[in-house]
Amino acid sequence: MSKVRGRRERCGGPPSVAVVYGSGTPCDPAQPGRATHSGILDDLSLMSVSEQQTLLTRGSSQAGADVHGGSSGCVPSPGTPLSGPVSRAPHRSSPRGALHTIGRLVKLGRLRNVVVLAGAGISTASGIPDFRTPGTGLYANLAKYNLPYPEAVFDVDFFSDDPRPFYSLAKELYPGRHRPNYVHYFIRVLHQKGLLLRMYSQNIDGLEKMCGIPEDKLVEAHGTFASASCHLCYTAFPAEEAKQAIMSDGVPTCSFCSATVKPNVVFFGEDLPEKYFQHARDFPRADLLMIMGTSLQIEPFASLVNTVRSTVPRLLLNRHAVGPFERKPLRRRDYMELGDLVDSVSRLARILGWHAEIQDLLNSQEGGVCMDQQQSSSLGAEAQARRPAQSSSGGPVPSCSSEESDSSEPDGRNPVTSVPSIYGRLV
Ligand code: CNA
Repeated sequence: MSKVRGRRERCGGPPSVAVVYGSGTPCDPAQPGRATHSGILDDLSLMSVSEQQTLLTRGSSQAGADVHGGSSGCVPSPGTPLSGPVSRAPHRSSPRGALHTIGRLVKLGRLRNVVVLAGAGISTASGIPDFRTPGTGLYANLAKYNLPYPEAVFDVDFFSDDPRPFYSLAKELYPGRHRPNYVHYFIRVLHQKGLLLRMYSQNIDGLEKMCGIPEDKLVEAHGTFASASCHLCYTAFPAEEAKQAIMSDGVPTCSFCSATVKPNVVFFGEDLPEKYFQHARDFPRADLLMIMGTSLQIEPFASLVNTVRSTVPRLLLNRHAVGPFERKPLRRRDYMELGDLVDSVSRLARILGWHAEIQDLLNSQEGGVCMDQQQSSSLGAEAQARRPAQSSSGGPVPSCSSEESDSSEPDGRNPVTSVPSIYGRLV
C-alpha cells in the first residue's frame, strides 16, 4: 500500500481541516486501566534478579513511580505540567524515573535494538525552529509569506502556483547552514555502541548525516535536499543546480516539461521514500523505541509509534506529552521525560556513561564547548542557539564533569555553533 504524507486527524479535537492520507492513527477507545503492580512486574521481567531485589526493597509504590516515569494514570495534556498521584516537578519526571529505568536496562544489555523516531525538536538546539512551538515555531513565523494557511508551505498545489515560500524555507534548511547538536551526537554514539537499529527522522535539515549517522542506519522519512526533481513529471534534476538556483532566488525548471523543480522533500499528499517501508521489518525487531522532539501530528509517520510490540518500552523525550502519551492509561512500558531535549538526553547520556564521549565528538567535530561550561539559564534551547556561538578555537578543551551525576539537575545547554536562523529574527 502506498502511503502518503498527511496531517493527523486528532481524536476529539476541534473540527479539523486536516485530511488524513494513508493510514491515520486510529482513535483508540480508552484501554481498561491496569494496576501499577502489573507494570512493575513487567519491568521486573526485563531485569536481572539482583535488579529486581534492589527495586523491590525500595518499596512497590515508589518503584511504581520510578520505573514507570509517567504511569499511575498521570498523563498530562500537551503544554500542562506533569501532575497527579506521583508528586514530581512540573514538566519533568523524577530524576530517578524514566531515564534511570531505560539507562539501567541499556546497561544491563537488555535493549540492543533501538529505533529512534525523531522530529523537528531534535534540531531546535541547532537554531532551526520546529513547526509548532508557540512563538518560535515555523508556523508561527510564516506571516511574511502570506500563506493561506501555514501548512501550505508544504502543499504541492500551492507550490505549483507559487514556489517562493518553500524556496525561502529551503534556503534556510539546505544542509550547511546549521550544525548538529548534542542530541544528534547522542544518536550517533548509540550507533557506535552497536545499539541503533534505525533512526527514522522527519527532519529535512540533513543534520543526522552531518553528525555521522550512516546512510544505512537512517530513514529520512520526509525526504531530503540531497536530490531534486520536477514536481509535475518527476524528471530528475541535478541537486546542486537546483540548490544554486534557489540560493540565488531563481526558479529551477524542468528540462522536460518546464514545470518547477523541487528538492525531494516530501510534501503533503506525496509518497514517502521507499526506504520508509523498512519499518515493516525494523519495528517488530525493536526492543526500545525512543521518540524525540516530535508532535506526532503527521501521518503516516505518527502511527509508527504503535507498531512496536506491546512489550517493548517506548521512551518519549519531548517538551509535551504527544500522541499515545497523551492518553490514559499509558502502555505498561511507556516512559516519558518531559522538558528540554538537550537536558534530558544529556542526563540519559550521563547515566549511561556516554556524556564525555559525546562531548568529545562535539568538541572535535563542531568546535563546540563543553555543556558543563555553558551558562545555564531559563532560556529555551532555541533562544540559546540564537545567541552567538562560543568559540573554543585555540583554547584548551574544557573538561566535563563526571558521568553518572544523576542526582544533579541537568547542567549546560546547547553546544551548537549554528548561525542564527531567519526564523529566529522573525520571532
Ligand atoms: P513539530 O510539529 O513542530 O513538533 C516538534 C515537537 O518537538 C513539539 O512537540 C515540541 O514541543 C518539541 N520540541 C521542540 N523543541 C524541543 C526541545 N528543545 N526540547 C524538547 N522538545 C522540543 O515537528 P514534527 O517534527 O513533529 O513535525 C514533522 C514535520 C516538521 C516534518 O515534516 C518536518 O519536515 C518538519 N520540520 C522539520 C524541520 C527540520 O528539518 N529541522 C524544522 C521544522 C519543521
